[in-house]
Amino acid sequence: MLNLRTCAAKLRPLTASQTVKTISQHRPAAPRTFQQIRCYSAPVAAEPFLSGTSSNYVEEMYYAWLENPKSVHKSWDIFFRNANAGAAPGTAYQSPPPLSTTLSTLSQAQFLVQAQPNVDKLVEDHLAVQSLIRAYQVRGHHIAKLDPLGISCVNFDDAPVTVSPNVDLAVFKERLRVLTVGGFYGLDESDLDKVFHLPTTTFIGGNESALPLREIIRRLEMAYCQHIGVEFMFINDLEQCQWIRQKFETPGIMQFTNEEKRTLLARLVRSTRFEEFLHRKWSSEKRFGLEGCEVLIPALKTIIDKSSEKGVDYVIMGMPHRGRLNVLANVIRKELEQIFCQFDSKLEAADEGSGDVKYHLGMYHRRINRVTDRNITLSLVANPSHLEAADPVVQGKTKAEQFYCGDTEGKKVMSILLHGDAAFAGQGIVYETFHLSDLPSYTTHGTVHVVVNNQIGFTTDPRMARSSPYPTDVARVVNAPIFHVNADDPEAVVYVCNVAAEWRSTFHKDVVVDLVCYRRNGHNEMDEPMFTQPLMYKQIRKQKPVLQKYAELLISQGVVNQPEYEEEIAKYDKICEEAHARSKDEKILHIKHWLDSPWPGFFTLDGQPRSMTCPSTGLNEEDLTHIGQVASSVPVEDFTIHGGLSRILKTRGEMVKNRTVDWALAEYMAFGSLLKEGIHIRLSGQDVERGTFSHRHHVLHDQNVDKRTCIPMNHLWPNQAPYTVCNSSLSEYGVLGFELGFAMASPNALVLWEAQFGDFHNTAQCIIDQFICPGQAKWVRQNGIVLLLPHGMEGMGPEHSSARPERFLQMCNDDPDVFPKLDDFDVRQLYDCNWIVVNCSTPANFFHVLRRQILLPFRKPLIIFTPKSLLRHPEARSSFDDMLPGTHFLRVIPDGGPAAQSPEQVKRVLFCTGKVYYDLTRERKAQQMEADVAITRVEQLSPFPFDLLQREAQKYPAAELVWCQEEHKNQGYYDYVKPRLRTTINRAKPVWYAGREPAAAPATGNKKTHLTELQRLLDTAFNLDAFKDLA
Ligand SMILES: Cc1ncc(C[n+]2csc(CCOP(=O)(O)OP(=O)(O)O)c2C)c(N)n1
Ligand SMILES: [Mg+2]
Repeated sequence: MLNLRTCAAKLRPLTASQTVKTISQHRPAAPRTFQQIRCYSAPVAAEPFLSGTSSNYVEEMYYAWLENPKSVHKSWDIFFRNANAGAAPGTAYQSPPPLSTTLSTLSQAQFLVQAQPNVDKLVEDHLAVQSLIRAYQVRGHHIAKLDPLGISCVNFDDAPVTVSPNVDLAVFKERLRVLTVGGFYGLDESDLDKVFHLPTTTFIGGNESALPLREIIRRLEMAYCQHIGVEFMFINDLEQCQWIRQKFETPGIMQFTNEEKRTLLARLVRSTRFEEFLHRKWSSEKRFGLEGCEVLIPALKTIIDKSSEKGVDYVIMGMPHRGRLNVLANVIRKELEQIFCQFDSKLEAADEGSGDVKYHLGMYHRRINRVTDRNITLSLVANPSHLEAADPVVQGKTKAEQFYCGDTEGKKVMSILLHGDAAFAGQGIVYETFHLSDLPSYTTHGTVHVVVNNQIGFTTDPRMARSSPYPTDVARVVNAPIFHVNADDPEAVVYVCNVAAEWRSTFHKDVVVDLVCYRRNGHNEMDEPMFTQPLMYKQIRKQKPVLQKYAELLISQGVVNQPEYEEEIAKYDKICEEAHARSKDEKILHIKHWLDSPWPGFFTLDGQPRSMTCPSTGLNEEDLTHIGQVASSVPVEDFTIHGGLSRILKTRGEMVKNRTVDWALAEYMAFGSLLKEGIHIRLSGQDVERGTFSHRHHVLHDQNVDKRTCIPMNHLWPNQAPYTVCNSSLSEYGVLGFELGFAMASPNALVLWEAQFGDFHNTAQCIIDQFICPGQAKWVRQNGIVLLLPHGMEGMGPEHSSARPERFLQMCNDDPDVFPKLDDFDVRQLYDCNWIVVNCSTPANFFHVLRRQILLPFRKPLIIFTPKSLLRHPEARSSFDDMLPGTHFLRVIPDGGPAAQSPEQVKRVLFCTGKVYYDLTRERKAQQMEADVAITRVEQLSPFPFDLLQREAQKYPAAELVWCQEEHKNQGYYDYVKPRLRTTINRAKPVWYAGREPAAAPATGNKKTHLTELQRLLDTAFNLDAFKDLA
């Protein structure tokens, strides 16, 4: 099926410039720098016999000579001496003395080399062998036997090559022709028994430094062209390349003991029989079985065993639908009855919410790893159907778990991500996640990626699903090695998984295992694959299951016998049957048994909040002053800040003296006070350290010393919690997913993601729609993430104007038509909602809502539309008085002026939210209508403050009710607010609208039009006749 489109191009030797470049990247700079440049690049590079590939070899010789001049042939010794002495190009080479001692260690075919009178030919042949070795290392994976079906891998030659010491020359010649395209680099059959020095960049020699060509080829075939295809030569780090070469080239390295083989067989039995059991019991249920890739279970177990051996004690996993139940049962070891009872649709759900299908639920389990006898915790993150969306979430949770246990190098906590081939290649979030992998505030110090590459995505072939030869090419962007492996060879699979886990624990970088397999059934068990892949499925029908193949192999090797094998099967079948019987006793389905992140201590034992109250979110004067002073100072010695920043800090200091705060200071006070209480705070997003609008300045930069920074927030209190503020990569989907995952790990952290401008959250929509909004309903899992979304129309054009409040409000679960029957709106209403949406008009309220987020006895996502122009608006200031003990977040801010003093005189109440309030008060004053029009601010939009707004509406019996917003009518809050306001007043009056007309774009691109529109809406808001004709 997928033949390599450009096989010839891929197998072509590198050009001279590529070779030289690659080598110079690989080489350590010191201590060879000087000589390498002077002698190698300059005069030697101009030698007539040097070509691109030969220069590679010459460099090997050169390094060997530098270390020990006697280790190279005399001719090279003379050549390098002359070159080092400055000989002109073409003159450094001299005919050598007769060959004698340098090759004396060679054994068998030594005479052949010695008999070679022509040194040019000798050098050329060595160069050819060097190139050949490199060709195998670079492109051997193209001719490896990766596809169990034998139809679709990057394979040119379907007949398997028999690799034996008496290799068939004709077969080799054919292989080599393929591998090197241009032939055999000048070598021919007569060279096969000649002995060649091996360069230091290969390990095929084992203890030998030279081998006959025939043996060189045989060993390269064994290392690179069997059931493992290693893609790694793009990695620009010599040590890492050498490490991989050593792992795959060392002769006999892939040995398994009988015990290991038996364990592998037992794991395959479990994996295979689990699917068969489900199929027997529930043949018409979708389960997205693993058939065709049963080896995934031993693969994952191997990665976990090896990582546990290396010190890891917590593994966080993310995976799609395929084989998920099997992973839960046989890797995470979820009780089988808990899995089986999920197939019983009559079970009553014990938890509120929608629940989710069984192949999306998460899991958390702590147990002893049998192989290493160490404790290990395994967590599988719940995920939506959206493929790969869980990737950044897993990474964020992993980072958080590492952070909270002080694992700064990823030695204790790690992540494993599973992928489907089509999704891995197609979904952009994979790329975004890879690009977080090495960033200081986002790295999890290496993830092991496992691709279930069944060579199909639903009904689509790879040739229609991707433009790259492998589904894994995206991993190359971060220099992750990629191990392709034929999934019908369980030992090869286990071997690469061991290497992958070792790689991760050695280099703490990502690595990919590509399990090339097939899908025995349709996309799900109900699907007919022959409609679309007839030939592939004819082949699949003929394919022996891997368990059967491996069992036959081990029986033929005498590792197990038939009765033992059958007994292993019977044993596991019995386990399943017994669990099935027990599952019938389950009467209630507890989704909370499927939590991926329990928060012990935060809830009561039965998962309830410890109280239903929220203390005052106010703060004492002393703390406010202290935080304010630190926020306006540079708390370290000898640190030069920018002059502009000095002015900003000075202004802050003056505000503190005057007991007032602006937006930035209010945020500072909220964060600083929570840090004192031991709450970790993490603020992440694009340019958040300074703040897009240059108002925050949480990281100070020394103007004289590169990379010297200071975070005053971390200098507040002696035993404070740490504050993390980090500029993210330019990603929304990936970074928001990451922060959501971070917030999953602990309820005692305030995790905030700030969008550069609110509208950019739309590229993270999947995280909002699939996780943040319905997460608790689907997975009984709470999350207190905060989204800061700059929002507001400032005449800056359609982009950057709207954080799309209408979308968030549309997804709120409160009923517009029902006035909630609650005693306590303040807390209970929050408990019932799916998320909280606010638009604060004062810094103090912003301060309170941030603190409330943590002081609440439960966690809910919080969406805050944050201002831009209000950051510097002289009226958008709050007094310390509004933040002292006893004060709290105001869901509604009633009018406090003349209108409120004589409410029965008021003719109109304008309800609004956010910054338009300041436009309205200015206009009201200008029109001298302060006694006629009351302005009520709705600070918490959702859950809707029915109780407070009812009070407001009743206070002004004679007034018209108007919703006023600066956003267009089909946007903003109107559609959400109107029916709820109507419910509040029992539909006794109309609710009128003053605002912009409906529009497709969020704002005009023309500043003048913007101002005209604004004036028009203000005119409507204060024209008491505006709605007369409509009444
Ligand atoms: C983002 C997203 N787009 C589309 C789908 C619908 N869908 C579900 S499975 C699937 C095919 C996945 O193929 P692959 O990643 O190769 O996994 P496999 O099912 O073969 O294991 C598709 C298109 C989805 N779940 N998520
Ligand atoms: Mg697939």
